[in-house]
Amino acid sequence: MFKKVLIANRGEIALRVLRACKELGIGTVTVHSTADADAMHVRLADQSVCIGPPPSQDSYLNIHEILAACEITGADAIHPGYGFLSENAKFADILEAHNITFIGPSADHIRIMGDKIEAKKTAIKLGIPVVPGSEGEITSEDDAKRIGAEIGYPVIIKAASGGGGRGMKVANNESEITNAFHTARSEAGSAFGDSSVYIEKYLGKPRHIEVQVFGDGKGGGVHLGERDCSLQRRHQKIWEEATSPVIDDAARKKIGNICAKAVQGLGYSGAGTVEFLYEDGEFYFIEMNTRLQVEHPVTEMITRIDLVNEQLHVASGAGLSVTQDEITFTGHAIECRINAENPDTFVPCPGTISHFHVPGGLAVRVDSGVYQGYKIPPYYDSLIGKLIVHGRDRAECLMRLRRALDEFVVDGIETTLPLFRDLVSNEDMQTGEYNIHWLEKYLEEKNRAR
Ligand code: MV4
Repeated sequence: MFKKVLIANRGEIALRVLRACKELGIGTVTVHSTADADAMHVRLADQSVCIGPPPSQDSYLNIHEILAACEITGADAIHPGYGFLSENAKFADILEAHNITFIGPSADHIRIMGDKIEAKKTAIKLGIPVVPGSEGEITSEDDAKRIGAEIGYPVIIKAASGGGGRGMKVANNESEITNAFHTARSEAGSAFGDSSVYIEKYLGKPRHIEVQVFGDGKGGGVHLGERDCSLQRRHQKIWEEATSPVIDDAARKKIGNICAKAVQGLGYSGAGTVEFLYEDGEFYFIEMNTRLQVEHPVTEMITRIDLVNEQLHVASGAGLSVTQDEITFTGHAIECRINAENPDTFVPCPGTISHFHVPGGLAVRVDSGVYQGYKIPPYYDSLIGKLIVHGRDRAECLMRLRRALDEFVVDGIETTLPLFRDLVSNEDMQTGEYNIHWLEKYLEEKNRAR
């Protein structure tokens, strides 16, 4: 196992990784910007190194400074958390050249999945069901029209370097292709420096369901079930749950085994997430994320497996600590992302937290990097904590979540807590009948009523 791990991140995820390291007796180093000198990830680590000024480009994304911090502290591995350098293939390459272990998959796997066209081709080869569409890049309007006629309208044109909702254009019929194709290409070119696009059938009312996978890097691999992340606003997840309200044991086993086989076929190492759109009982692959995700705790709650501990095991060469047979799913878990934002407009609201009281009790978990008196800096994303609740079934989980939300106090700034207090009592949320467009419609109606 590693002697010392450097955590190249901040906030709740830096604490999450710190905790897993401490339990394994691994020394911890964090890095921080000048804006984060008072942050919890600095206080709780064995050592912390200031790596630059507030802008992420100059600190949390500054590879040279992070390498220097590794060098002076003698860390033998780096955990990137999520965001920042977590899916940067070049960073993984550089670490390898410096004999520092990147706690994540190989640079090649990161690179493949970062290119959505390559990712989809790879998924097809591995037997994962995909959205019907072009086999690769489309380079002309005629390509798009030919495939549109084949698969039927509406269609969606996506940037190969996109993902997370950027660089996508829908065409409802052939006459809309010209505009969609050229807009998608030029937006992709200016946003990503890569104008390659591909086309697929547009699904109108899907759910976003993702499968957690883990590879040992030696041809072994498992799945840890699915998460339903359909509740989103502008491609930001708000509420995630495991298991999905619409997936039964048989469907879980089927899609899970397809994903586990794929991970084995790839020789994939570490944590990954295979993302699907799910509509009318069918799964359609869209992307694979090659990192630990924000919403990983809901999977931990229903499997009782520490995913960061597994990442450390795999990266150190010790392999996975569990076999597929040992992974079972118990009860239901929901995560609410508490953001420092106005709950109606989602405008970020940095500032000082004057009062902070977190809920507790049976099956209630709060992952947060803030504390009472902490001043949230304006430079980074607005996630200040995650409330994760488990129950024996979804109904019990919702009861407990309502109670936990009532206990949660964050004063001095605006947060998304009031939104969750509304959502937990909403009928569609209680029945689980929502898709990727539900939240935007709900917010529109709520704002119209005000
Ligand atoms: C789609 C789609 C409908 N049909 N692809 C948005 C983010 C990117 N990861 C993929 N996205 C979508 N791809 C086809 N063929 C609808 C979306 C989409 C979406 C997907 C997941 C979660 C929220 C979303 C919100 C709007 C659109």
